[in-house]
Amino acid sequence: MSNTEHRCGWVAMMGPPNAGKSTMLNAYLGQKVAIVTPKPQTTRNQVSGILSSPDSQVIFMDTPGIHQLRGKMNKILLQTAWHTLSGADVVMVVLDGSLYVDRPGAFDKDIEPLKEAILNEKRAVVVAVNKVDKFRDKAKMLPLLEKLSALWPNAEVFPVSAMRRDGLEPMLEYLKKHLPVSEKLYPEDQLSTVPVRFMASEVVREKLFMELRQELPYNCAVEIEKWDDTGERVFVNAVIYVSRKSHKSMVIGKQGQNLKKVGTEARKELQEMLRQKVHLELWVKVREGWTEDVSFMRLLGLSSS
Ligand SMILES: Nc1nc2c(ncn2[C@@H]2O[C@H](COP(=O)(O)OP(=O)(O)OP(=O)(O)O)[C@@H](O)[C@H]2O)c(=O)[nH]1
Ligand SMILES: [Mg+2]
Repeated sequence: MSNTEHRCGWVAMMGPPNAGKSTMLNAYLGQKVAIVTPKPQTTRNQVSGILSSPDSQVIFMDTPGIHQLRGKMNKILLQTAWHTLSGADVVMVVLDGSLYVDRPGAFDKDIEPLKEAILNEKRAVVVAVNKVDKFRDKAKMLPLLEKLSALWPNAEVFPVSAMRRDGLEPMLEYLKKHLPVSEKLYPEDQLSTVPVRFMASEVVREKLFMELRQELPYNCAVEIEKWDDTGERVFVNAVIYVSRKSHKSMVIGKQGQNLKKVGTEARKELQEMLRQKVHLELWVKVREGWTEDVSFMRLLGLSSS
């Protein structure tokens, strides 16, 4: 293919929390770039992954889930998602298809905040109806696929399973076709735009999400305070900020159990990621009411503006 036909551009991955956006990003890249948990509102930043091939470079932008929750942090998460959409060449909506087949009532609530914006889109739109692996009888999905095609006639609907990497190829072909003709923007071997320190803080946050119950994970933020690479070993100090005094002991757990487990899991993953020995220390600090403190959240890199 001649150079003039090389395509390159940005795909915004939008959708309700827990739909599988981050799983989709990782599936396309064949490597973990974004953290994934069974809890909603895991992603808090725009996380980009770069998929290069001889004829194209697709830059996927994962976003926080679109929700209707209150609070300053939730507002910032929404701003990040919409801001990402504004910078995209092509729009991808990721939905949990299995959820709407099992609980049709969830559909309207999830779709409402996206409905008009997607309908008025002038750019190409794909709708990834995800988690089809949950159905043995695929025909169960058909009414949902038809409903979405009717709701958004401007969109191309693809049933997929990000987890099993099923159905991703046709959607990728469609995305590529709708990207602008352009030279690549990043070197071919670059997988992400995310700095490694941010990735490390995310890995710690993922383990906190997995380990902690109820509202606790939502009141935790992670910042890397020290990063010292001796060549032989990387010494990392991460601070876990909690928003209330009472949360500190809950995050630490009885005899430090929670923190120990989070530390062990995170260190294992960081060692694999960095292909280096890692010494990880976790500290819990109270930052009263940080989830309502916009300037602090900016410092943590949580704001897109
Ligand atoms: N069965 C099944 N589960 C999936 C699939 N894709 C994602 N999941 C699961 O759905 C949950 C949420 O996945 P995420 O990728 O974190 O979802 P997200 O849309 O990024 O969520 P937020 O960051 O919270 O907005 C995780 O438990 C995933 O393992 C899929 O294709 N099939
Ligand atoms: Mg996510």
